[in-house]
Amino acid sequence: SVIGRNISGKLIRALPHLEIISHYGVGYDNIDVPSAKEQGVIVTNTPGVLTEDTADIAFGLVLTVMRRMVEGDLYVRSGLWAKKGELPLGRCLSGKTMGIIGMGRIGQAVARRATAFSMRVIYFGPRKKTEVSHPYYDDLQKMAEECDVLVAVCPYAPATHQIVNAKILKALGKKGVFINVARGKVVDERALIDALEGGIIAGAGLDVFENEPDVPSALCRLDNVVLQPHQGSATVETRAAMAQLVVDNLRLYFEKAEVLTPV
Ligand code: 8YV
Repeated sequence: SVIGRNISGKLIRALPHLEIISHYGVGYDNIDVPSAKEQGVIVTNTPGVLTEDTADIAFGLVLTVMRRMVEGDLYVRSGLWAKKGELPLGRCLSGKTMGIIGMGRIGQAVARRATAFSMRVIYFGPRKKTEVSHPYYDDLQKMAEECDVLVAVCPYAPATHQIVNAKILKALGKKGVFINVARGKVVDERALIDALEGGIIAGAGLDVFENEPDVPSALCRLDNVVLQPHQGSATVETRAAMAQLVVDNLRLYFEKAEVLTPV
């Protein structure tokens, strides 16, 4: 067993007896899968079991940013409510348009929540999904122009590296909110900070960052952002289910040379 996040091709090649990498997580951008395949090493992940929790965190961020709930909490605790009166107004969710980048399992779970909150849902991804009835955009900039809330839920891969850049944030606009529960590197973090500082967008809710656990101090200084320490799957129930799936994949592999959730 290897402790650590980055499973490079070099590491895989240095382990000639390695047969299987049973990854604790759905995103496997930290694993050099092509090198694993080249070496005949099987890679598994933990899809499905963390879908609802990750969608909850995404939607929690939408609510806390738009309704200023973290600011509101601090306002009460610090005594500012009594000193300064009402907190500045938040923004209504119902009737707004949510644009989802990545309409996979988690994206669809976010869409269900948005629909329940009377939001309109549109999505962007590599292809239109036949099982999804929400309008599809093959152009991210066009989708960003259309939406009030832009949520990143896509896998991190070369095609999604900094897919949310200065241009996309400008298209989202000064009333727009950006939410990221995918990976830090799907957004150009510097451009995001500039957009938040310069009022190019209204706010952001971020569960993931480029260099976790280091978060740029510029982000921590902004009160129009809500920050979370990568909590997407972080519940007792879901972490247990993920761990069980990691073990089940290993057990099945060593008993029957099969796996449940190959990458
Ligand atoms: C982490 C996640 O992997 O599943 C993913 O892709 O981002 C998270 O669930 C988890 O924190 C375990 O490291």
